[in-house]
Amino acid sequence: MQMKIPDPVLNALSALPLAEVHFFDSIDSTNTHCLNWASEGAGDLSLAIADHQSAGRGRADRKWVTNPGTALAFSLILRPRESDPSHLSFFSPLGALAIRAALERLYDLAPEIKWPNDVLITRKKLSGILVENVWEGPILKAIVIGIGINITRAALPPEAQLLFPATCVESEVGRPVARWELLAEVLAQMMPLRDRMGSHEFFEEWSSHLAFKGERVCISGNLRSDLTGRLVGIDPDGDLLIETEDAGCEKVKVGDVRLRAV
Ligand code: BT5
Repeated sequence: MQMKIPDPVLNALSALPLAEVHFFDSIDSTNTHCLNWASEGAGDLSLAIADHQSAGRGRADRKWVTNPGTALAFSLILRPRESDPSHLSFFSPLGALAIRAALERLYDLAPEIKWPNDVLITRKKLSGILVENVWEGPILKAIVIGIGINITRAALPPEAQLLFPATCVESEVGRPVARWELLAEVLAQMMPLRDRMGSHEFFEEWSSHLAFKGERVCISGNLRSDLTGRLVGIDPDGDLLIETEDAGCEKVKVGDVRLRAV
């Protein structure tokens, strides 16, 4: 249910140029809410936050668990700029780089970005990003960046439900953290990064924090068969480059792909 924005949230967000904020004690999914809200005319930088999601979504209909009082779950609506339709694959890294920078600045952590959409610390998933778009025919009307960040241990789903090991900010920092301060920092980091999206600098920052670089990985998903090889990096389109023993360097496009170390 939507409720009055709690004071600590309002205070944390007060310096940000947000259009409007919706706060829910519980909702199915902040991304679903923002897709509808964007279709109804929400402005650039409208934000939905939930304390609990009953049907949080990952990619390809996977579930994202958000237990009450344990995590950050929020979605930001961006209205497209001219170059955005050709940059759609950069919105996930935009979110990931903002989370990475915020965790480094506030807690001195060293997160890595697992292509295409996860933030890892010590090789465990701390945060996931789901980017969805609103189209009117061929015209891109809005981009929704949905972010989930585990704050306390109680945020973590049971291990049996995990495709990849998970962690939370408090386990990595070793003390309680103020989650609304982290929310505000992630959003603050995202604003200037958005202006640099697609630039050489943006690409370098993404590339230099890419997890598993130089290591052997296996990619599975929307390919005919699994692809195993050395992760070389990303190309200027954001595609992943994998060097295989027999076929040389292969490109993997963003889609429903899963990456794991071998
Ligand atoms: C993601 O998908 O990682 C994207 C998650 C995006 C969540 C945010 S929360 C706010 C907004 N509203 C939404 O409804 N969604 C966005 P994917 O790469 O497909 O990973 C999903 C997988 O992560 C699941 O199948 C689980 O294995 C695992 N998982 C689920 N909940 C998790 C959690 N809290 N922490 C770590 N792993 C989790």
